Amino acid sequence: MRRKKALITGISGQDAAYLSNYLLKKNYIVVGGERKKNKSNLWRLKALGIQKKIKIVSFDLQDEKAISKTIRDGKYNEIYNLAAQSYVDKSFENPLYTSDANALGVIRILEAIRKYSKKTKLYQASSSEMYGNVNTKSQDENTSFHPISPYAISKLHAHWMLGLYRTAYNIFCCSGILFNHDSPLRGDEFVTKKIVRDLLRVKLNKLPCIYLGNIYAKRDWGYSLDYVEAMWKMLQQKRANDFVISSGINYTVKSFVNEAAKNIGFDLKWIGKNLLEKGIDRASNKVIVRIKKDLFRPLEINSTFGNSAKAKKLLKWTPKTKFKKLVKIMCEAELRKYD
Ligand code: NDP
Ligand code: GDR
Repeated sequence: MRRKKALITGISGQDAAYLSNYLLKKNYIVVGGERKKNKSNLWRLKALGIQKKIKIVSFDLQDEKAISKTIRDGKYNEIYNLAAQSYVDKSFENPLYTSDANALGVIRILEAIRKYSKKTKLYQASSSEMYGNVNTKSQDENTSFHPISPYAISKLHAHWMLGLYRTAYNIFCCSGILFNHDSPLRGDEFVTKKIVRDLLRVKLNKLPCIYLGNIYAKRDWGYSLDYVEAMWKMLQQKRANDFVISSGINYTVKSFVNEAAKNIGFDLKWIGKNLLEKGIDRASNKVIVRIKKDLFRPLEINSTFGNSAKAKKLLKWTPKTKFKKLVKIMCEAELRKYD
């Protein structure tokens, strides 16, 4: 049987690394789209030992001509668009670039598929951020969207364009509304990775303490390795559809800190309120965690809580890795860096 060929955009990112590995195991030809930089940044593929198995092509969400050519010439069965300016906080500083890459970039891909490669199936990385602060207990595919960051608005623009191309042009495109998912390959700017990395630095006396913003925000956290399987399953369905992918349980950032601290060998007690709240190690009485005003966002989603019943029913997908296990996996991987 002919091998399927997939293009994964944003190949230097967290999800792209796990998805590449997953597709290679399924005997796909995997092509990775990387935007041009002074220095290529494929450490995640190297960490999984798959860098040599992936052909890298130049891919920038802002470059319409190159996107058209790549999609026209590539003859891909499937495209997974994972590329994005993915950091919510940065989107407030850089709304123009965020919108251009995350919203218009997706339209550039859709247009190229419509014009040159109508049989190619597209997976788009949508986000739970699109919901904003809603009053429903949990969020599913029918929950309305109230985005409150430039990032979320750009993702919603792309999400709605996908729906349009699906109905107007019969293009097979699926939107995965994924809730937070992290891993040892998570980018340093995201809170889980920052907590694990910096708590360990404090333990090793390389850093006096760690600074955080809103520790009362709740997130529905899962493991990236589990979530990429759902992306693939979406594109194997008979009909294109949108799916929420989540763990179905949420925790505060503070709970993440407490759990990571335990794994790293601290027993934290908390004193004070608001900006003066501190996490103190009981054994040494040292302040390990402090709060910093600059790390709060102009607008914040207080809580995310996904309901992925549809994915369970139609994709036979359920998350395998629970919160405590995820924190343990991330802490153990960070500890191994110092072995
Ligand atoms: P990462 O931040 O790890 O990876 C993003 C990738 O996009 C990087 O490879 C980055 O390349 C690339 N990129 C950024 N700007 C451009 C551009 N202009 N053109 C081409 N490539 C670009 O993200 P994740 O792996 O965590 O997430 C994958 C996708 O899923 C993203 O779209 C994200 O928004 C979305 N998402 C993620 C969730 C999560 O919890 N992880 C949840 C919901 C959605 P470079 O190395 O050059 O910066
Ligand atoms: P998020 O992830 O914004 O949910 O977006 P992030 O890890 O950045 O923040 C999670 C929560 O932690 C709070 N927080 C801090 N965040 C960071 N980064 N740094 C801090 O010091 C800090 N202190 C507290 C934040 O305010 C927030 O409430 C991720 C990304 O992967 C998006 O691309 C994706 O779409 C969503 O998840 C779903």
